[in-house]
Amino acid sequence: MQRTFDRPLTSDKYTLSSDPTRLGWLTPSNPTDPIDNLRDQFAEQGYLWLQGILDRDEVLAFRARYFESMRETGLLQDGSQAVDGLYGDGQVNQSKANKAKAELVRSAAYEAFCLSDEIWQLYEGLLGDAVYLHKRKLIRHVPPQTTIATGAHYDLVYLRGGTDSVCSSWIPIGDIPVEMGGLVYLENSHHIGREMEAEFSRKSAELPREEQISAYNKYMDKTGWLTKDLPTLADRTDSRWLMADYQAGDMVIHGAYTIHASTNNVDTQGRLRLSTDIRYQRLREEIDVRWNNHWSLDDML
Ligand SMILES: O=C(O)CCC(=O)C(=O)O
Repeated sequence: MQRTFDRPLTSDKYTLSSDPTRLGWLTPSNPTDPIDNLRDQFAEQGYLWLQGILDRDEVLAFRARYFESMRETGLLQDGSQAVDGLYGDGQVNQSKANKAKAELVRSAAYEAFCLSDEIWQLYEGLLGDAVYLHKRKLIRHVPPQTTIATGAHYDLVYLRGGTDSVCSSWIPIGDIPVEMGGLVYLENSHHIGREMEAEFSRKSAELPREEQISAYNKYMDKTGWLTKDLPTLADRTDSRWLMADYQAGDMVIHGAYTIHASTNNVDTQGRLRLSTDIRYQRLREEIDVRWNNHWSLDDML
């Protein structure tokens, strides 16, 4: 893929190498492909980037709803259209923003969005069984020109109290070209994550159960992340970080061991990155009960 960047890709304070042995592109999938093919591709890659699985207009309508609900907090540029998600002057009333977000994650509109037919039916096909959507769902906005980034991790760390077949859906709510800091995936890392987790569980076997399943036990970083230093992790594992120009309507599914992170939003047009991440699993498998409540700022998960 031919694509040029004005500046190197960064995550937090780290600069990713542009060497083709360290940086590459996600492989796209067509959601209308036969489900057996998608299942094989998911098992092989540890992720599926399902382009255009959702209705773009519905995704954009939800983007408008989210930012409209944030308007009073000062998040948006005065007089701008909510759907554009243009960041204001940075004078955000954080307690109002937290309240608006806590309300939004409880809203029927958000629930319906996460339960779109296209999503749950895809999961039923992929997992070959009735599926369950975890109640705890996250929605995140990231202002432009900041170093706010998600460190490298795999999701099972936060969901150790249930099945390791749990899957995450990361859904861009609006276009998220590489410059806006979408998710990057460490190539073939579902094998690496599995080995890391085996090592963590060997070490933590002596801990009480509650601590064993905690993402923040004494063997883990205080964030549950493996590292913020993406370039060194790629060197250490001799792997590439895979990026993508995501569009509204796309959804990425990743497995519980697949290592991912985000890059910085350096959008020159001043747009906020908005995305949600939600988890599905087979209904009959063990559910991590700690995820049985709506997200809240202090849920410590
Ligand atoms: O959106 C992000 O920055 C993080 C999302 C994530 O870690 C996930 O979807 O599992």
